[in-house]
Amino acid sequence: MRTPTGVEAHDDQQVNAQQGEWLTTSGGVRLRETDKSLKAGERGPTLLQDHHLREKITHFDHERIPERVVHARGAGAHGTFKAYGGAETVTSAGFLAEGRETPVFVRFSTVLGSRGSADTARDTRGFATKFYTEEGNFDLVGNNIPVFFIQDGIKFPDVIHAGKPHPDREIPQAQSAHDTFWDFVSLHTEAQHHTMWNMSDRGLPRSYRMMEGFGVHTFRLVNAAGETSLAKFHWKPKLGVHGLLWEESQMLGGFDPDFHRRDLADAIETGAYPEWELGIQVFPDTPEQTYAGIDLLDPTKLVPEEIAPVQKIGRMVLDRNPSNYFAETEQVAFHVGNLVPGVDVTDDALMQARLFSYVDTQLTRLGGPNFNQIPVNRPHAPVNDMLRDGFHQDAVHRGVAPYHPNSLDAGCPFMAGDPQGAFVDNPVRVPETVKQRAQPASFDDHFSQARLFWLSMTPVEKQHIIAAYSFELGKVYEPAIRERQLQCLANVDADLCEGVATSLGLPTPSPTVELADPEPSPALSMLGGSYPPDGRVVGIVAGPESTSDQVDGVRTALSGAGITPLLIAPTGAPVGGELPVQRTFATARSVEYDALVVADGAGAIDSDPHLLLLIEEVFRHGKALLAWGDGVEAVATAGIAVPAPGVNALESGAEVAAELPDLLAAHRSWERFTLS
Ligand code: HDE
Repeated sequence: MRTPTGVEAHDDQQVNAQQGEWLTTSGGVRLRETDKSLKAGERGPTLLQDHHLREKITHFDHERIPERVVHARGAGAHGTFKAYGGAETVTSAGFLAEGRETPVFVRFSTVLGSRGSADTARDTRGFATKFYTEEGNFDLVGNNIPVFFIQDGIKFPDVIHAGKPHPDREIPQAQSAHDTFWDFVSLHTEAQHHTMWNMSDRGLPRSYRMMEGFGVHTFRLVNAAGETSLAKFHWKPKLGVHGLLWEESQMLGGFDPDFHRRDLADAIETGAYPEWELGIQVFPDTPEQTYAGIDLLDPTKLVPEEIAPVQKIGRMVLDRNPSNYFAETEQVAFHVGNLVPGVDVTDDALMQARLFSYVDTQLTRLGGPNFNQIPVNRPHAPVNDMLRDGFHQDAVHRGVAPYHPNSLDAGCPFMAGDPQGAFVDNPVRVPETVKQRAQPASFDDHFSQARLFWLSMTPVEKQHIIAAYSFELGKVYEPAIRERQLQCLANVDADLCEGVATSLGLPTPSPTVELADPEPSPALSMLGGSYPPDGRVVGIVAGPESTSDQVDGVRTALSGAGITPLLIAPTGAPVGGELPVQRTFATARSVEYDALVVADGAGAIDSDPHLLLLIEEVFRHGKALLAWGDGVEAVATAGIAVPAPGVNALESGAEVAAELPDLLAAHRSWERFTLS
């Protein structure tokens, strides 16, 4: 049997296995029948005494737990982190010591949508990593965007209430293109920087594997000598940072709402293991906690990599899919306060509020205080807490002295000191001050970094941002909100504002603040660079006349290059009578592929509208398109001149594997996008 990616399914038969041979009750009693309830006679009524019926239904009735209030929709994977070394100068964290390997579990997510919503909605993505270190769990609970909507956690319910569906009709699901979101962010202008990232292609990742990750907040690192530094964490994907086109994202919402979840699982299944390097930007821990004039406690600001390079300190590889979604991905519980010695928090007011929130939310979501005993959350370091009882207590604690100090358990467990690797609460100086609900004046600058981001974009990225604002504000029905948001855009950049205003048919306002003149940061752009094709998905179209050995040769060569080939044919009938088909014309659309290969033999079916649509969409979406034999005629029938940027006619299928990686390296043929 083969899986949808064409790989041999379940070598390990345990994957499909339940617990054992005989069906039992939860009490272990073997059952004779599970399809018919116990009734008085054949026609009933059903008897209350049917314990199996009641147990089965009762358990089913309680199968659901509350979904996460944010980040409800997600996908996870297991892997390993290996430290390069080099971080020892700034942190004593054991898992960052050279060569140390640490198991990890990562959960990626969207923010706004409910658990069943589409993966490809325009949104921020969560990127949460649990490191099961020898010194206890360290959770890096970050996003794919380095800044946040708010500077103080007290505003979190506001921004989320504004982004969630309207409370009266509960629409729209999983999107920001509606009145309440833009009402809030246009009034609460510190959200403008984050919002611009969401309107860029960062809001539409091609894959979780192709996203950067950011810890967002500034952390405090402590080395073995007790010296402190401030630092920001970054994840850099091996495959580069790439986005979907807006049209693709919309199509996928219907065609394959599980697109990102499937992509992650398929990549791991086919051995194209997703990889990231962990990096840190390090800053001196000065009393001002600023760097190059940027307040490091303001989470709406980033520090450009050009002025504070990201130093690579390790590599993470995800190589194992969860075997049970609920047990692992749904029940994993991250917490910003899960820190290990050598890594500490700062006074960032957003971070401080998070320290409270994550335990609190699990109490409801996971039904009590013992969620760290769930296998996916269990530390790999020994646990000797004195926490006892409570809902879902799995441990059978021994002894009579769960208190400190005690003499009945010989004083155990003892307090650890430095030699035993105890966590240190850093004696950070707290300036003499007064209690107040206030923040520094620099936090009032809401536009200069939004402008920095805009000015760092390439022309095609700018075009996408203008199109995104035009769509989102076009969906806003209250004129005053549109106008207010346009005013915010005027405070970022005149071209941006004019582009969106023209699309909305509104006048372009003048700025109400003085525009900053930041140095662009090329690192913020997603374009440029050249990346390996690992786990890229390539469709191979074959017709009834295509010869199976040629097509199979292409497939084998692509698999050998780490690419996932999917064979597409008019129907599910095996190609050449022997090659299994993964997609039929009824189920194949461009959005699923990074490139398309049209085989010799496809020319015979070039009157099929499905095929022509497929080729035309692949071209429109800027994807590589190769053909050989009469496959070239099919491409021409779809109205595409061969050759064109990223479109080539080949002598034979044998050339495909050599040609494709270069065409995939830049993600799309950007030359095909005309800038108006
Ligand atoms: Fe979260 N956030 N958050 N958040 N967050 C949650 O915790 C919260 C914030 C992030 O895959 C919740 O277990 C508050 C910033 C991720 O399980 C909840 C504030 C960043 C995930 C919560 C923030 C994040 C969450 C919901 C403002 C990026 C998914 C379920 C003070 C750095 C983790 C849960 C997963 C999840 C609260 C702000 C990232 C309710 C109050 C900033 C990736 O506790």
